[in-house]
Amino acid sequence: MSTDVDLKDPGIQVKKSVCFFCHNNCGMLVYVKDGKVLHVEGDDDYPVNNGGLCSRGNVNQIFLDHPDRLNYPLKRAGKRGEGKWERVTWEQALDEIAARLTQIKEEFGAEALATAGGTQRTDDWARRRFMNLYGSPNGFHNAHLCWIPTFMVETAIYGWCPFEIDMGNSRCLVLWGQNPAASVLPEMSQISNFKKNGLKLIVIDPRFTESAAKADLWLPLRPGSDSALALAWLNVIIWEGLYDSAFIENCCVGFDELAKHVQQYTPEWAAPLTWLDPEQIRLGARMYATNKPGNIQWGTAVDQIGRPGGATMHARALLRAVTGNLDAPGSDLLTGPAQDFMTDEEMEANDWLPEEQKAKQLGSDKFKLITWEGYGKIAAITREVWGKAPTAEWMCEAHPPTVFNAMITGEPYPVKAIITLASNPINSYGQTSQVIEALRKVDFHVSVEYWMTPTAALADYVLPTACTLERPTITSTYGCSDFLLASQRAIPPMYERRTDYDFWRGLALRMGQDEMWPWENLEEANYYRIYPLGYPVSSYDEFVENYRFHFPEREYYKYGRLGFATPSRRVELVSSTLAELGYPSMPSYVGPAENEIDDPELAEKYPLVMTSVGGFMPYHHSEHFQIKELRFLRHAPRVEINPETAAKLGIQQGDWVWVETRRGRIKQQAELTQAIHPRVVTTERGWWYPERGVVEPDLGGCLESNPNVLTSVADEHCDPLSGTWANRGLLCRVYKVDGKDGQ
Ligand SMILES: Nc1nc2c(c(=O)[nH]1)N[C@H]1C(S)=C(S)[C@@H](COP(=O)(O)OP(=O)(O)OC[C@H]3O[C@@H](n4cnc5c(=O)[nH]c(N)nc54)[C@H](O)[C@@H]3O)O[C@H]1N2
Ligand SMILES: Nc1nc2c(c(=O)[nH]1)N[C@H]1C(S)=C(S)[C@@H](COP(=O)(O)OP(=O)(O)OC[C@H]3O[C@@H](n4cnc5c(=O)[nH]c(N)nc54)[C@H](O)[C@@H]3O)O[C@H]1N2
Ligand code: SF4
Ligand SMILES: [Mo]
Repeated sequence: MSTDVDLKDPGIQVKKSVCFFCHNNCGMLVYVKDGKVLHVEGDDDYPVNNGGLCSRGNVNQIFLDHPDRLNYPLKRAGKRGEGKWERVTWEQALDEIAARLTQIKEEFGAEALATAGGTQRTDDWARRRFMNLYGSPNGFHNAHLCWIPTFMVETAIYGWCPFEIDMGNSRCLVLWGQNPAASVLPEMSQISNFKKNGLKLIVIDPRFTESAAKADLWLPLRPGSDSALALAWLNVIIWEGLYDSAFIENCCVGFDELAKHVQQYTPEWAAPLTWLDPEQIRLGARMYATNKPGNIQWGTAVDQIGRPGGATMHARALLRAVTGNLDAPGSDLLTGPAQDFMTDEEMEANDWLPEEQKAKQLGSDKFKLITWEGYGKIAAITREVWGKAPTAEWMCEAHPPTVFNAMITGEPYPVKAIITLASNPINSYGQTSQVIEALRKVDFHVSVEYWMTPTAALADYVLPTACTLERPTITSTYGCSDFLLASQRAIPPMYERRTDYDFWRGLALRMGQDEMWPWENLEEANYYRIYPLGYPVSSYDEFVENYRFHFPEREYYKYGRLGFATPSRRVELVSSTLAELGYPSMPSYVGPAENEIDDPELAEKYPLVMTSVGGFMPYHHSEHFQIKELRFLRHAPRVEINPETAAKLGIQQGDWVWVETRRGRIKQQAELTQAIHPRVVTTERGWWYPERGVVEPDLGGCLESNPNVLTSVADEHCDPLSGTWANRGLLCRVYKVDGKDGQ
């Protein structure tokens, strides 16, 4: 805001908008005059942030008209990646893209079109609607790494994922691979408040994080060994009799079988696998089981360990079940889908995708839980019990590495076109060499973006998208929340930007989908979605102005009325749904994707364990590296190394070092810290250098410091249930970069 802005000027309108620089979605008030944004501030009345904005949130106004933002549709003029673009109109771009997609469908079938998304940032029901009507089952996100496998494992076992936690009434909170002090700031401020009232905090994290600093117990386990810890906790809770016998008797099936199964997983058994002391393991299990009600908060770590991921999520879910920490006051809540407004799933037109096209979904033969077979089974049961299904976009997706492989090899069938929207796969998906090869090779690529990212640079058309100040937003966790928070457009899109919804609809209208897109803009679509709520409003904007939020009345113990949404209508400690899909009905130990016990030879060459973190300020994944007001806070990527290890390797604070796995190497700057185990190193993810220019072959240095160069998407490293790949817990080595400043 410039200092001469008078916020009391009667010509100013105050619009209710939201920050979407991460999915906390903090409320903002935007002061607008004559179509221009004069000032942005946190909204005191918004329940997520109560007026606060973080350092990223505070650059919304700079972001809005940053000189590097994309403002006009671009068509490739030179070779792919050469950086030569011609400005075209939206009409020309959409006409040409539609013509090309029609031709691809005729020649190769609709399945030859894929779409790649990232974390939830936009109205992705529109993406799914377009893809369903086009006829392709090959949409995907890298939310495979971000909660989706957890959601589906938990829904298989107790009929919904308890992602809303009743922390205000809780006595014990477990942060399992989550560091909200850097990743979910509003949550951390709540935790700090509740700790004053005696909330016990357990942090399971190989690093001594900002959140661990507040913990009553910190369990620094070997990255990727989480399944051993979860199984050992089950062993302690069951065999020390700390379980909730009434809940088990009334609500669960399979307890005796589970008890017998976990008898083998003692803390002494888990200690060498997790690098924890057996007494520490016992202490944690007892603390969680005896301080009731309690919560296990979701963190992204377990979704990113690849092969052991599914078994870990399964064991972790059973911890809630045996302690009865489900849907009771203060525990993890099974809210179920929204009952009183149109969910994302209801907007997706999933019935329109023909069965023979569903069967072609790439990866569905290998990974059954979040593809059509598993999703179909689970959605059928949730429909019976809750009346609605989880969002299919996210919960039912093609397997990304399998699609990239099809783009490269044409096997099992050719994928000829991809639309990347709200994602930068080169920085964010696994094993970057595969992603970059696929994007160099694919016949046709359209990217819808704010910036010229490494991914967009490899597109044939790049279309400029509108940000949340320029569009209306409904907030919901991957379309599965039972409440909604609604925000309005503060100003019309600047320059020639359009909303993502306008992109999908524009394409759809050119491809014979007219009748299925009656809503001319996102306000109309949102009004259709909220209409069943019955508020006395005649437009979406009026709803935002007058109401803005809808929270249904909280009802605990819903299962008393409805049962659990599983085949037996009980919590299935022995899961029939997983068994029907061909997976173990109870979790067993699965070791980290690469580890020193199963592969000592590899560990000799790569003696350290690599993990990466997403949550570090001020960045969000690969975003905001262009913004100097943030970049000056953190100019270079950091890899955390224990000083003892660094000394042995001749590495000093601030040295540029290579981190290398079997798949490649990257360089980051050494940050020597006691906060990390001597055998573990932590890389920061997302890094690239937009200031270098984003053209081939460097593409903004997207391979130089990006930990996804190191990660693995090999089928044997992926979780067999969900297909999530291995980012964390891999074997690596570290050595100094020769030369000044690592150049
Ligand atoms: N090694 C490693 N890899 C990881 C992770 C990790 O911890 N370690 N974390 C994983 C996790 S949890 C996630 S969620 C993913 C995130 O993966 P992505 O979501 O792909 O994250 P970004 O790389 O930031 O790419 C998002 C892009 O979308 C653009 N964008 C933002 N909002 C919008 C919008 O509304 N519309 C459009 N059209 N574009 C928009 C941004 O400019 C940015 O370029 O990465 C995963 N990858
Ligand atoms: N600043 C910032 N905030 C963000 C984001 C961002 O990119 N930047 N991204 C947003 C998104 S999409 C997400 S999903 C969340 C992610 O936020 P979080 O869920 O907090 O995830 P991370 O910060 O990636 O990792 C959490 C912790 O996992 C630990 N960890 C690493 N390996 C393992 C392991 O094998 N086991 C266990 N138990 N722990 C391990 C790391 O040390 C780290 O402290 O943050 C959101 N908020
Ligand atoms: S970036 Fe910051 S202000 Fe914006 S939604 Fe996330 S936590 Fe809130
Ligand atoms: Mo995420």
